[in-house]
Amino acid sequence: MRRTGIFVGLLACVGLLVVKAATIEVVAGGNEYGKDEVVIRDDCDPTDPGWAPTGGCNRPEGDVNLAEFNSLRLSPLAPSVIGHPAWWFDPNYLKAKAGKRLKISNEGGRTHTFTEVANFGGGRVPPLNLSQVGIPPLTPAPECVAAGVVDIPGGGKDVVDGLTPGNHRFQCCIHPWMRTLVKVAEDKD
Ligand SMILES: [Cu+2]
Repeated sequence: MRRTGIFVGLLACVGLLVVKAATIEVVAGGNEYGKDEVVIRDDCDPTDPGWAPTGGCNRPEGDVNLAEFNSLRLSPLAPSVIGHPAWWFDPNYLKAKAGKRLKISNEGGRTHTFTEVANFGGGRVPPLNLSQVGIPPLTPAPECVAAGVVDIPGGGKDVVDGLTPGNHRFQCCIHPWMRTLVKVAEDKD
């Protein structure tokens, strides 16, 4: 009986471990299909007048002033633009089925774009294309300096339709470190 008890106890432990591993796998996977929204994020501080000359900040709960934003734009260790990590596309990798509508929602307070580009590159604001002093700035992505780029103001929304199978690169044409890769598969359902 005692051995049986130990065995049962061991089985229970193994079972718990399996359940735990499965749970972790689901959480850590995060690349499943089904999400159809990209949230544009920033955390600008609306009480900082520094944002006013370039459109202001429409995010009541924001906490990042312009000085902090600028202090995190550059890194002496990296020869490419880093940017403030609170300015990002959520998620920055997304799997979608062809033909599905992708909803874009700007939950930040600043104006952003969600622009498809053939290759990631710089944006249309030269100072934001700089990585560090002495290194040439990013070359703007041609799509970002062409006519027709859609600005999405803080709190604004947009949609992307007609995605075809393959990899689609989207970036912000103002803050070029904000990027999402949308991997589109055939919809066989
Ligand atoms: Cu942006």
